[in-house]
This record gives sequence, structure tokens and C-alpha cells, in this order.
Amino acid sequence: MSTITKKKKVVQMDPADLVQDLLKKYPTKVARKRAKQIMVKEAEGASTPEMGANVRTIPGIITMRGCTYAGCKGVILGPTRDIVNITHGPIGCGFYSWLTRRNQTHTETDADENFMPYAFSTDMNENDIVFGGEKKLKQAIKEAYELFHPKAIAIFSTCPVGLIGDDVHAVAREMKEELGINVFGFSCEGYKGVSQSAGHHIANNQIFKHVVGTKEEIKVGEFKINLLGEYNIGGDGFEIDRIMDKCGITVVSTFSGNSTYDQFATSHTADLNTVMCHRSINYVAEMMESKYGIPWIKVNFIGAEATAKSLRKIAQYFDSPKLTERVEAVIAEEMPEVRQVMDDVRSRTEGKTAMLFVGGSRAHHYQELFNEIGMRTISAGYEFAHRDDYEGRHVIPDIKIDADSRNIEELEVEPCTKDYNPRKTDEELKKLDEEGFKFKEYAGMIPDMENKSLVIDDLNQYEAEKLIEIMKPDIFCAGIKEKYSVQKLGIPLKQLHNYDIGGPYAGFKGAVNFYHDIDRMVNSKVWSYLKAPWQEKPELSATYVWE
Ligand code: CFM
Repeated sequence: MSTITKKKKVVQMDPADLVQDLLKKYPTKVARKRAKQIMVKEAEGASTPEMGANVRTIPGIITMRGCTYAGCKGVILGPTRDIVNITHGPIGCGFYSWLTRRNQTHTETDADENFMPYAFSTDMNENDIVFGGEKKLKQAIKEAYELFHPKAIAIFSTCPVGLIGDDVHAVAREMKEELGINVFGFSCEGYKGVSQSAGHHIANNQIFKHVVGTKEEIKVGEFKINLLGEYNIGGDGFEIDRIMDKCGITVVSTFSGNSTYDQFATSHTADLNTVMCHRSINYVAEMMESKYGIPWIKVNFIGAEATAKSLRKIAQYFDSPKLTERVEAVIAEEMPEVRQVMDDVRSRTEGKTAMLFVGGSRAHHYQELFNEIGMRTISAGYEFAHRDDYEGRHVIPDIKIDADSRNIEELEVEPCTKDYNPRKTDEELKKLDEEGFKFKEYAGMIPDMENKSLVIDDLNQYEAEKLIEIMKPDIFCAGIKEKYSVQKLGIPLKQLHNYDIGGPYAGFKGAVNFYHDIDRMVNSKVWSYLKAPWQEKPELSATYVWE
């Protein structure tokens, strides 16, 4: 196999020059805008400049982002099994958001409903656009009710609904009255915000308004938490539940992996909110604290060490020797297998490099898993997260509210006269504070990144290809839209949205799965055999007419 050359060594380039190289091809105005979203991580002490985030994608650029409807219907409500989710819109929106996220669910008894395998849509056509779609929506709700008798029906608005002015909330109110079940709507038209992120906020608001706290049933358990921002992709939630069970921690509700309507309705009875994906669910955490007095902490179950740390943090909050002992016993029992695989895999992965470009949390969380097998993240970024997810929550007061964010309702939340109950006394809070325990804290991704690494918001296809060409990572992590174009460049791509066919990757068992999968990918010889025809014989080259 003499024709096969070893992969070229990474070009050592000054990161500032690299940024210039990335921007070179753009017209001046575009380059100026993009420059605000591309940062070089500076050493401790020297501050990394403000990160441009949550702003509109420049028209014409092939972004990795999705739409507001996707963030609401697919991300937040998608994993809940017993709400009938009706897409009010053309059939494509419902079809393409149908089970594509690999969020899993398990019914507990035969009587439990699971509507996730269904795609409900009003299938709007030209007639509905011209004459209005409300009648059709009512009809669809009635039909779904007669067929399934669900506890609740939710309506999701797509772009045309907002454009023609169908009032989904009025229809929801009318149907709620008529059918006697909970019916609520979301004004989550795809264009409503600059990305999925707006859809998260809209979903958080409506679930909080219409469902949270509507049932008084109290789950038995000594240490009761909600797990917010965990969506059971590839079975992650099952692994976290297994660990929680073993520790004796009761998960009252998960927002929203493997969840049910009743979990949301009773979530106000938990004593702690643990937030996994800060970007998608921090609104619910904040609102539950204001209304019910439930404090929240940031956790992360991606990475074995991070899992252990998060469990200890929960135990510290409850301040019970029994729980602390149990948590330590579980960590001691789970870690040896993890360490064994970690050490073995590390011998083959140490020093290799990764790039991570995912939506809002995973580009940060997965750096932990790569670290555990000695791999360095040389560049990372979010599709749609906000400055606080990059720089930490302390920047929130400084974030400029632009017209696009103002578009999304901010709910005014007052303490509930019946159910407000601060979970800790002032004394207990003081003790926790003295121990260095922090509530509502998320330091963001940038502090965890290595110096001179590149942080890029809303990466696009052109920049992805350019980055790969210059930095030659050993693995690129993103989604299906990027997968094949990256692999054609000879770099393996791991999908961190749906995990390809893999997972779970959370918790202890998940970490082991991840180490194995990454080992296989970065050490596979197949990538070094890959040479695209145009690399060997560059017969085809083209320039734009204007060049
Ligand atoms: Fe949160 Fe997510 Fe993510 Fe997200 Fe998503 Fe996702 Fe994601 Mo895809 S809720 S922000 S909107 S961790 S679907 S499970 S993988 S982009 S990084």
C-alpha cells in the first residue's frame, strides 16, 4: 500500500492568522459581522473578548442552525410520550420533526400511552393559507381526541400560521372547554426567533403556564429532584435514572427525556432542580424558583468524573450522611470499570484532537469526555447558545436585548400563595455558602477551554471545511447536515445530536460506550485510505463569476 501517505501533521498556525484566513473569503461587511462570533481563547487573566451570540445568521450563509418550531416541538416537547403534539402547518414540518432526534421512552405499564411513534399534523394546504386554518385545526384536535383520549393536546405553530394569523390559543381555549382536557398552543413559528433557542423559551413558558403545578400528587421519596434539560437521546436518561435509583435519589420529573404529562404537572413537589442543559431549560428552573421556592444547581452527567461530581453536589445539598455514604458507595462501585476502559483507550487516543460544534450544551459537556481519554478540543462552538453559555451567567445583566429577543415573552412570576415554600432555611443556606456550594451558577464553556483554542459561534459549512483543512482534527463532532461533507474530507464525524446509532453516553456506562466508540473512529485506518478524486487529480477548479 505504498500509495497511502500518513495523515499530515497539524499545521501550527497563529490562531489570530487562522481567524483572518477564515474571514478572508467574505465580503467586508460579512467579515466584520462574523469576526464578532469568532474568538481565540486567551490565557487566564487576559480576558477573552465578548462573544457574539444569539444573533441572526447572515443571509446566504449555510448555517448549522434549525428553526424555532424545531426547538419547541422537537426539542422540549418531543420526548414527552403522552401528550398528543399536533403540528399546525404544512406536512413537511410535522414529517421532518417526527422521531428524528432519537429520544427514547419506556412505558411502565400496558395502560401507559405513548404517542411518540405518531406524527400528528393538520396538513395545511393552499386553501387553508388563503381561507384560514383554524377550522381544520379544531377538526384535527377533535379527531385526535376521539381516537386517543389523551390527557393533553398541544398545538405547534409553523411559519404560515403566524403569517396568516390563525389564533391557535383561541382554538386551544375553546377545545379545552369543549373536551374537558388540557389543550394549549405554542406560537413557535419557525421564524419567531433567530434559531431553535427561541423555541426553547416559548416551550418553557407554555409548559410552565399550562402544566407545571396543576397536580398535587406527591411522589414518595426522601431526596426528590427534577432533572431539567436531559432529553434521553440514545438512552442517556435511562442511564442517569439507573444511577439515581442506585443512590436513592427520586427523580420527580425529567424535562423532558422519557417524561409524561403528570411528571410536569407534579414537578413543583421536588426539593431541588438540577439543570443539565442550561441553554434549553434555564427559564423553567428560574420560574420554578420564583413561584415555588425550589432552588437550582447546574449539573452534568456527560463524563464519568463530571457524573461523580454532580452526584456529590446533590448529596451536599441534601446534607444527609446517609445519602452521602450511598453516593460514595455508588461512585466506588461504578468507577473501576470506567477507569479500566479509560486507561486502555487513552493509550491509543492520548494527544489526538477534536472539534465540537453542536447546539447549545454538548459542545461544552463533551469536552469532559474527550479529556478523560486524553484528547484535546482545539475548536468548539454552539449553533445557537447565548453569551452566558460561553462566558458564564455573570454576563447576563450585560446582554443587550435586541428586537429578536424582545419578540419572546418574558413571564412575570410571583410566589404562589399556596405552594411557595423555600426549601432551605437561611441558616442552612449560610452553611452551604461557607462550604463553597453555589446555586444558579454556570461558568460557561470558554473557561474550560485550552488557551489559543478557537471558539466559534454559529459555524457554517464554509468555515467548517476551512477549519478542517487548516487544523486537521482527528475527529469532528456535529450533526447529520455536516456528517458527509466532513467525512469526504477524510475526517471521521461523530454525531453528537443523535449519537449516530450509538449511546447512551451519559453517566458511567455511557462514558465507557463513548470511549470505545471514539477509539474505533479515530484509530480506524479507513480515513487514511480516503482520498477524494479531486485531491489526487485536481482537474476541476472553479471560480465565482465575480472573482
Ligand atoms: Fe440542550 Fe440538547 Fe444541546 Fe439543545 Fe439540540 Fe440536542 Fe443539541 Mo441537537 S437541548 S442545547 S436544541 S443539549 S437537539 S439534546 S443535541 S442541538 S447541544
